Amino acid sequence: MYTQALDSPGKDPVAATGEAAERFQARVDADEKIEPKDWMPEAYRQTLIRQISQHAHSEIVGMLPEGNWITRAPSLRRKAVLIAKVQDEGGHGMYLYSAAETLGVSRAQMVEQLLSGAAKYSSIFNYPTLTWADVGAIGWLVDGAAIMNQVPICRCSYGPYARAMVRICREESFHQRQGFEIMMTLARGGAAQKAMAQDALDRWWWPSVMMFGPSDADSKHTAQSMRWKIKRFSNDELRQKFIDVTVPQAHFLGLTLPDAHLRLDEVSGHYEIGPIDWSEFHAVLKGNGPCNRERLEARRAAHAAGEWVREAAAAHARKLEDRAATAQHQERGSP
Ligand code: BYC
Repeated sequence: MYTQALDSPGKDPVAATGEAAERFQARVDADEKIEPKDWMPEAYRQTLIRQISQHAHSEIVGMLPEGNWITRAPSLRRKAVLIAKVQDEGGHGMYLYSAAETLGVSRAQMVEQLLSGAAKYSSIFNYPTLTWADVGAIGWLVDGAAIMNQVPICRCSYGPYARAMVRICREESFHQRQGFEIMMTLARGGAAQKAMAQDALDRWWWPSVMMFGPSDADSKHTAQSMRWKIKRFSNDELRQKFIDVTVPQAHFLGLTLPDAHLRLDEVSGHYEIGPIDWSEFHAVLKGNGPCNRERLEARRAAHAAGEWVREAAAAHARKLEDRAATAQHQERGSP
């Protein structure tokens, strides 16, 4: 996949050395922002392209599970809110593709990597949305996890990524609240509604915990990404923050987390969870989650159906260029 550039033989781009590399690291250490035209190690650029494009793909694929419920939202208000949320996710994808483009990769290349299955997107979006409560659980847990992960990225060393994240995080915070509000309505409703909320929590809890990525011991990119201040916290640190914030919220809702080992460690003040089933995470990453094929098929179909729009936009752009060139020519030719 496109991270292969990091492994090119004969070069060790991760350990970029020399005066430029030292100056670069000093700027990062001083919390200066790195901008597109600044010198940067090739591995830094590739790491950002990998992470930002994966992030953009996640936003775009993330529209699918919730989009599935737009036609079946239980009221006009819920429908309007859900449409706005799904549209926000599309917007986040666009900001992020634009941020990645500043690193010299084209949107067409990134989209091709997604559609061919070469690029990853978040594991969480390979699970189905079976009931309306899943829309609540996604907002509460998935957007909640996203906020935990993404707020520190507002301080990422790469300027365009950091700036894109500021607006995205504000919107994610609305999304989280709308999800929690759906869960609260269901949890305070009749027995069937409460059971629906509990069932959604049962199915979304562990995949949300896994969203933060492999444990620190198995995370191959964390150490370098933290040195470059692309990541400010490790996967396990962010996972723990998410758990500590979310468990009391589940208690407030009167719901039970699907983890018999869950306990509050009175000394550290942190919740301890049971073992994570990493075999499930790796299966999803390999393309064998419950909805991987369906998600990629939906994106491929959408891309093919949009071909005429891309062609029309390109033809229109060419027409505008021709008109501008003709006008310039006439201006020069006129006395
Ligand atoms: N799913 O060394 P590691 C959203 C991959 S959008 C799939 O820890 P890194 C939202 C990782 O890419 C949510 N793959 O890597 C949208 C790497 O593979 P490669 C997305 C995962 O990059 C709509 C390998 O595992 N958020 O929130 O240091 C509606 C080793 O991992 C996952 C972002 O993308 C996963 N869960 O850390 C609602 C945020 N985890 O590329 C919500 C930005 C790991 O070497 N991204 N992998 O083949 C990040 O913060 C980091 O990239 C990660 C992974 C924490 C995800």
